[in-house]
This record gives sequence, structure tokens and C-alpha cells, in this order.
Amino acid sequence: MAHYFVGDIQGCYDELMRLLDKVKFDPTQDVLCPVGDLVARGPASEKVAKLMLELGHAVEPVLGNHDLHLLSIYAGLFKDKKNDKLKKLVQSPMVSDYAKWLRTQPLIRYYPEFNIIVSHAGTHPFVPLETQMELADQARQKLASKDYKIWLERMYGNEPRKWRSHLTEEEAFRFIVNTTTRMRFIDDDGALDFETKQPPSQAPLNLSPWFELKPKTTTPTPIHVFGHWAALLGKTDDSNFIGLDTGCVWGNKLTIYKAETKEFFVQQSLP
Ligand SMILES: [Mn+2]
Repeated sequence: MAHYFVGDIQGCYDELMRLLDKVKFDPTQDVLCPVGDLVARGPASEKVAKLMLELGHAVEPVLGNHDLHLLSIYAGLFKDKKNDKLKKLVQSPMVSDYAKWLRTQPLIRYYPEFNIIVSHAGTHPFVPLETQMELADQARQKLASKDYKIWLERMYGNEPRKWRSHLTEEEAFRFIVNTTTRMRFIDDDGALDFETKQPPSQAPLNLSPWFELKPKTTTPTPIHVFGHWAALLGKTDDSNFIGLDTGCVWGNKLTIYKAETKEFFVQQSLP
């Protein structure tokens, strides 16, 4: 049995299948752990969605911003934009099953056997991990509930940028969704920044990539596995932060990390 963490698939079905072949993925024994953004922007989101439903217990994803956005489109809050390339999936008869499955998936997973924490964008270095895991679990329950449309509507917006213990339920929900699915840069005060689009080397001086800020705690932090930031091409300069979004949908690569052996496997984007 092996755990295969895979970067942002974004509808790149053929590349995913080649990689699964390469690692000899066996759904009766192994687990595929996508780091979010399973669909959108790529050529075959509907095939990826179908595969996820077929894999059943052999797949353990966390939600990314595009996965949440698909749920909002499915819920009728938005029309799918041409760039999203979600039309086939949204019109497919299995979309209701896929949305139902997606709604029960978490924002954060923790694998104690590897001391690995997984989320799509990352976790906030200044907020205790236990707090974030609790908030993420509350968010999962909201999205799995019959009130999920209300919570999807409340999800949109950049505020609050900073964590405080007296946020309202809605503010806390938005904070944990934004942190785990959209975060890239954080300022010196710990406020999330969503405006900066530059790579880390060209970012304003008061901003740092979330994984470069040291947590205000003495307990050792787990190994973080994340996606979302294709411009990094997986590079964090810190082996405790494993970036798996290597930009397959942008013509680069899809990456798998096998936790048992700490090996990386890559598949070049197909023409
Ligand atoms: Mn993303």
C-alpha cells in the first residue's frame, strides 16, 4: 500500500493516467491524494471527475478554489466561464454525484504516519494548526449540510484578512476557506494578500510566501504538502514544504510524491 500525493490536476486526465501507470497505482491497495483543483482550465475535467467517483475509497482529496467554484456553478450561483472549461462536466449526468462527493471532502487532511499535513494553498503560519484543523472541519460540515448553498454564497470575499479569536461564524468560515484554498502571500502582520500576482522574488518587501514565515510556536511543524502556486514550479527551498503544483495545465508538468519512499514522479504536459 502506498500514498501518492498529486499536484493540481485541473482536468489533465491523460497526464494523470500516464503518471498512475508510471507508479503502477493499484486502486485496491493504494491511495491517491490530490492536493485540490482537480478540475477546471484543462481539457478533460469530466473524465477526471468520473475517475474520482470510480476510485471511491482509493482517493482522498482536499478541496481547492476551483473545486469550490465548481460547486458554486453547480449550485447556480455563477455561470461557467469559457476559461473554466467546465461545461461538459456541468452538463454531464454524473455532475450531481460528483458535487455530492466533493461537498464531503475536507480542506485539510493530516497523515500522522508521515507527519504530513495537506491543504490546497497551505496553512497560516501564525494561527495554531489545531485551530485551523477545527475551523476546516466546521467548514466541511457546513458544505456537506443541506445549507451548503448559503455557505457557498458567504464564501466569496477577501475579508477578514487576519485571524482573531472573536470572528463571527461567517468570518471564520471565509478566513479558513481563503487560507487553505487561495493564500499565497502574507504581510508582516499576518494579513492575507490576494492582490500580488508576482513571483516571490519580485513581490513587495512587506510580503512573504506563507511557507517562509516562521510559526510563533515551539512545537515542530509537520511537513506541508500543497498545490495552488504553479509559478513556484514546486520550489520552496525548504524540504518541509512540498509544493506539488508544477503547472501541468500551463504546459509544464504533473507531479506525484510517494510518501512511503519520498520519491517524486513527473509527467510532462501532453500536446
Ligand atoms: Mn488553486
